Amino acid sequence: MTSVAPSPVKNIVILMSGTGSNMMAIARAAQREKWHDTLGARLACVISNRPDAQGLALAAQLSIATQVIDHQQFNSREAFDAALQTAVDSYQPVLVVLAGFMRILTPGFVAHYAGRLINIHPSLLPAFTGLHTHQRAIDAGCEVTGATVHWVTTELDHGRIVRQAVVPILPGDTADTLAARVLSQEHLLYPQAVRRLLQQLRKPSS
Ligand code: NHR
Ligand code: GAR
Repeated sequence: MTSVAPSPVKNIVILMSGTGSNMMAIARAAQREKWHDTLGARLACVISNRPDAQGLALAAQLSIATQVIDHQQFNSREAFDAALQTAVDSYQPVLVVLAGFMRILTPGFVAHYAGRLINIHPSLLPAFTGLHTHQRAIDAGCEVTGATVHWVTTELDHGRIVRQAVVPILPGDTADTLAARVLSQEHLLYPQAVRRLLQQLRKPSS
């Protein structure tokens, strides 16, 4: 009798810095939709660059492994990214997901994870790259804004778009009310985008 080795589980690693609500949306979708059984995938680890990130405790409550790589303990971006890369590589992930991760990554790190690294950005890219996107969308008089899941490249917020959600800007909106409306759509968008990418990975390459 010959036996075929089961294909190894596809690891996902999430990098975040704070609240972790997008991380939790993905973690809950993975559990609810049984990604382990349906996609052969699991959320292997959540890594934060901030020791006090609220998301760390939330991930632990779901029995997800967590790690802290505190950027303040390193003298340079290169040294921080090298430590981060060692931690991420220990899981051999098929997908590395930035979810509210607030440190710009070095070209070396981005190149190492080319084709495996995605981000969610709170605007309709290519509009409003960088920070303070909601205030800038309001100030520009936009009628709609939204969120974009995109591949990460060395140019900040410029990689190919994976998926977008459109959100209206309403009269009287402040940056905070708009951010909340966009964030609630991010929580639908990001798990969908991750699921779709995992489904594509499943297809045999030949
Ligand atoms: N790294 C690369 N190379 N490319 C991208 O597209 C990246 C990235 C790292 C993070 C998320 C991004 C966003 O969606 C992201 C995309 C942080 C900053 C920033 O200026 C900008 C964009 C994004 C994330 N960070 C400051 C820095 O000096 C620190 C700010 C803070 O700590 O609060 O790294 O918006
Ligand atoms: C989200 O709105 C995400 O798009 C944004 O920060 C929030 C994180 O929320 N990301 C950036 O602005 C990256 N610079 P979360 O921690 O609750 O997921």
